[in-house]
Amino acid sequence: MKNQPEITFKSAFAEDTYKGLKNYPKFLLSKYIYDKKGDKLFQKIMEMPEYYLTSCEFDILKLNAEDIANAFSSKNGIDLIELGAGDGKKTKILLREMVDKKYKFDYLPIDISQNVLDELEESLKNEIPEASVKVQQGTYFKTLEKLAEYNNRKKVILVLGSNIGNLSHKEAVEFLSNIANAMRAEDMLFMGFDQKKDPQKILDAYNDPAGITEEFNKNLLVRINSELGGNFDPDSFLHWETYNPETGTARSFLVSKKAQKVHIEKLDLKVEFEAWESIHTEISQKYDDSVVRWLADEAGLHVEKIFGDRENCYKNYIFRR
Ligand code: AVJ
Repeated sequence: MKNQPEITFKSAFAEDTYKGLKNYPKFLLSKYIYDKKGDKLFQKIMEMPEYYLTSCEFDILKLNAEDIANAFSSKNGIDLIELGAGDGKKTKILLREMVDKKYKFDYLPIDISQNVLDELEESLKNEIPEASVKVQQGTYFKTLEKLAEYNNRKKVILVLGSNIGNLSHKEAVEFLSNIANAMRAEDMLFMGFDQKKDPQKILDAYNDPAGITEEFNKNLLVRINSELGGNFDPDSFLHWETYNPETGTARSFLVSKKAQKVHIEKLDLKVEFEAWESIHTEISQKYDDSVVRWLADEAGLHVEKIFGDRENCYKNYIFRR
C-alpha cells in the first residue's frame, strides 16, 4: 500500500480547493464565490438587464401575490421560513400582502451572511414594521435540521431565486428530501425554478458584455489568492459559458489562456495548467415541469400549484408532502 501523507486542512474552503485543483478535469465550487466581494457582485448581477431571473420572479410574485398569500395562510397563522433570504426584495411583496390581509405570521429569514441579515432586519423595520421578524444566521445544512423544530403550526418554506440550480439533480433530490422530512401534511414548500428557454437568452444572462459575471466567476481565484496565499493571475483566464439544451445545464468555466504554473502557499500546492485547460466553476440548471415533478417525486413531494410568467421564462412551485 502507498503511504499517503496525512494532510490536514484549516477550512472546508482549503480542502475543497485542494481537491478540485488536484482533480482532472479541474473544478472549484461555486458556493465559495460568495465572500463579501462575491455578495456585492451577485447583487450587481441581479440588477443587470441580461439577468432575467430576478425580474421574472419579481413579476410572478407581484402578479400572483394575492393567490400566493391565500395559499400560504392558515387560521392559526404560519411560520414563514426563508432559506437564503438575501436582501428579501422579492419576499417583501408577499410580506406586504400578508400584512395587508391581516394574515398572522412570523417571518424567519435564514442566511449564511450575518451582514445580509442585519440589513434585511433594518429595512423590514422601516418598510413593513407590522411584520414579526426573527432572523437566523446559518448554513442550509444546519438550518434544515432546525426546520423540524417549527412544529406548532403550519410552516411555509421559501427558496427563491432558482438557488437550487447550483445543485446537480442528485444533490437537488437530497436537498428536497431533507426539506420534505421536516414537513408535515399541511406544510408547504414554495420554490423558484428557472425554466428551459431560448439558449441564447441563457448564455447572455451568464456572459454579460460588461464583464460582471466574469468578475464574479474569477472571484474564486481572487479569494484563493487572498485567503490561501495563491498567485493566480485572473487576467490569464477566460470566462466561458456553455448551455446544453438537452440536459438544461448551463456551465461556467475559467480557461487558462496559456501554459502556466500557480503556487498556493497555504495548501503547499503547485498547480500546472496546460494552455486552454479549464476549471469548471458552476452549474446553473434550467428546468421544465416534468423535471421538477420528477425531482419532487424522488424526494417524496408533489407539485400542488404552479405560478409562471406569460412566457414561462421562470416558475414558482408550491410543493406538499
Ligand atoms: C444564485 C445560483 C441562482 O446560477 O443563476 C448568477 C448564480 N451565477 N450568475 C445562478 C449566478 C452567475 C445564480 N444563483
